Amino acid sequence: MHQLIQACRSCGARELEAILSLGETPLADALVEAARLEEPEPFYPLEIAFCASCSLVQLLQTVSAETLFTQDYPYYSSFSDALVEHARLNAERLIDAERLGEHSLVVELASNDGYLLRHFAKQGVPVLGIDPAEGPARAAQEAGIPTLRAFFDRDLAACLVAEGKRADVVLANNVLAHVPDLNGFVAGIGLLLEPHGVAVIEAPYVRDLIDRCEFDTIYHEHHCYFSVTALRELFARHGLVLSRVEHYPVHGGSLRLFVRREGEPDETVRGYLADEAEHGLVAAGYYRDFAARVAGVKEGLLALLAALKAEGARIAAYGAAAKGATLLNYVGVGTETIDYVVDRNVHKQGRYMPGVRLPIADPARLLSDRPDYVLLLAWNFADEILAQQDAYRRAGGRFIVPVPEPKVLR
Ligand code: JHZ
Repeated sequence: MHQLIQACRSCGARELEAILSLGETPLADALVEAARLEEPEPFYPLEIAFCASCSLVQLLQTVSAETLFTQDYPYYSSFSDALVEHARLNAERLIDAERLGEHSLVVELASNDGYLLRHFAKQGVPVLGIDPAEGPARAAQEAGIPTLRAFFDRDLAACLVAEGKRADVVLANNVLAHVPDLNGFVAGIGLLLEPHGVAVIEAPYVRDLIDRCEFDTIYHEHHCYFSVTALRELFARHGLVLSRVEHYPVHGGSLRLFVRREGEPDETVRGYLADEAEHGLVAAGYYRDFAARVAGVKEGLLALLAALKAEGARIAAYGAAAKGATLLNYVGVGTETIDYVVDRNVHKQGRYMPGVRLPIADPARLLSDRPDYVLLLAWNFADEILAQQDAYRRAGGRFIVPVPEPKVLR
């Protein structure tokens, strides 16, 4: 079911330096059905390490992709307005910059419920989504987005090319970290791209993870935590050029990478590489105090919650996010402290957070039930959620943000 890696997931070097262990946690998106509450669930070691050879931060254990992503995968991208807007702007800019039209093809890897491709389809650009998760893939198909239910890899890319399908644009948002066979995936992108094509890839940035102590974004789905240094080497190994890098605040800080079969890196790539070297991301020392800082957040959060409980406060949580599962299970906060979690995703409501088994309810419950505090597990959508929960806040409800350090919002 899970395997300890023997070598770097990217460059194959054998020396990996452990950075942080979060103990054993359940799979972050394996929400528990009410009927299965009596059954035990599997826990897996959650530990990251640094490769001194190519700078890649990565999980030391691999849980199989079939276990992680197929049946019952509850993540649907469309439940965040901010994310859908981010997707729309990305699509419109690409349609313009790459002069996409009815003769083009845009292929998205991990296309989820079609939240991104639909913006291309709306403008008459042919699209193909690829996603192994049954529910989200079905939702995309129902919305008119052609979607292949499969894991993308080198073999699938070769099949598509053999059928005459080559992509002008390959999109891959929040999936590069998810693939156990990183090199096969990137080689597949190289195969699928037209010679003039561009792959536009988004992935959370390891520098934001470390600097802002976003340890809860570590879970079994995320095999890798990328720096530009590690990415440049990964793409180069497959004859691909990392030609441009942009940074966006989504998911706690993400890189948008433009990868091409030809050309040269622009000044943004050179800037990131120089900056990462200067700030030490290319050496293990940068990561060495991370474990102590993470332990500090745990201690601080436990102390804060205990003080609030001692005052008799009732506490709920917002966001049945994967990162919420890591946070609750690592910190060790469950039903003794938190009454329930709310989430707008209807596929999550009625189920339970893995491990800690907190029930998931509709966000409307906050206003009707009026808990004193809400632990914001989906802190990456703080602006959107706080605005949406204005009535609850005006009625006296307070939000607690757990990272980079636990804080009650005034
Ligand atoms: P969210 C996701 O992780 C998914 P998760 C994935 N694992 C990944 O790689 C990373 O992003 C990068 C809900 N919500 O997206 C929706 C509301 O209820 O931060 C989600 O369930 N109301 C592929 O799962 C959750 O919160 C709202 O207004 O850690 C947010 O989960 C909004 C905005 C969201 O990430």
